[in-house]
Amino acid sequence: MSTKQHDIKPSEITPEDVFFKRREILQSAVALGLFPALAGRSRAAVLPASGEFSGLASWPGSLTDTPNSLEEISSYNNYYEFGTGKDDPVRNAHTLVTDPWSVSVTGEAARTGDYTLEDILAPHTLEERIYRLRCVEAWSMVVPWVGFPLADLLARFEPTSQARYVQFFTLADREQMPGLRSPVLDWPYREGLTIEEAMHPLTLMTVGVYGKVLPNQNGAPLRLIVPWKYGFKSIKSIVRIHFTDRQPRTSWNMAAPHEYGFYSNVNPNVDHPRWSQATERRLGGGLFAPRIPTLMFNGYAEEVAHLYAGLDLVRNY
Ligand SMILES: Nc1nc2c(c(=O)[nH]1)N[C@H]1C(S)=C(S)[C@@H](COP(=O)(O)O)O[C@H]1N2
Ligand SMILES: [Mo]
Repeated sequence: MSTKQHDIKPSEITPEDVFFKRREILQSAVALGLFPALAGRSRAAVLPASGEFSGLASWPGSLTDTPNSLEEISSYNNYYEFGTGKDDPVRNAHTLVTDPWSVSVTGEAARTGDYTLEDILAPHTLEERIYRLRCVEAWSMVVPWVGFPLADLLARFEPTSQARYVQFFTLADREQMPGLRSPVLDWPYREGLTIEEAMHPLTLMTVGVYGKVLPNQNGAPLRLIVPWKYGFKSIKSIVRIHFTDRQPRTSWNMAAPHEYGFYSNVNPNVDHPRWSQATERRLGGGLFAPRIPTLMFNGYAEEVAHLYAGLDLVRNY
């Protein structure tokens, strides 16, 4: 198995320009000294005991829309491990134990193994990014997430040339998660991205919201935010990251393959089989809030459309 980055031939993975961007990301990660696992960092050094992050940088690319309130963001959720109702997670997710937390890294990477949350977070600089989250049920919200680019983390594991996709898994513990008693999804919840999507600088490894540590119902202590895809790609409470050469299975695709594809890019031009995807309602706008047009790739087309050049987005929904 090849482990050295210079063994990767561009033709094996991606169009050349994407490949070189990825090389740059990997090299800057090396230059910044992100590789050593920092043993012995206290949790307080990475997740403040007060629950508030201090000195967060603001990301210049943030949306300028007014964010939804923390109350809205943390009381209307999808987190089926705690029930299928939008108000179930806020009532039930207090049983989730987020400390200690570890993430196992498996598959096509040189540095696999188990990492504590402290190992995962310590070398990274957190920033606040205001992104839109668009759900497949045609509602959206604007959220000031706190996190760092997933690419910086993945680079530390040194993915091999076979790592064409990344799969993510949520914790599945019946003691902590009452929703697992229902077979509504095949547990553990899982999601996947192509390596190019995962390495894209907009893809955010997320640990907070509104300058605070994530509430459990929003996916504490570590979740993904993929701003140009439907909300369900943004997997919560991640315990495993798996590098693979095959397109991974995803929970919603397994549950309803005709409704949810692997890509799941926000696309107003392709209807969900049961409803239109052309418009959305902003959460908190009240019952009579006007529907607003949904933007291609959730408004991030300029940044991400090149990832799908030549792909038929009707077939690859
Ligand atoms: N583990 C897990 N992750 C999940 C889900 C889930 O049910 N379980 N729901 C997804 C869906 S459908 C959406 S819309 C978003 C909602 O994120 P939020 O509750 O922080 O707004 O989480 C996604 N991540
Ligand atoms: Mo969703």
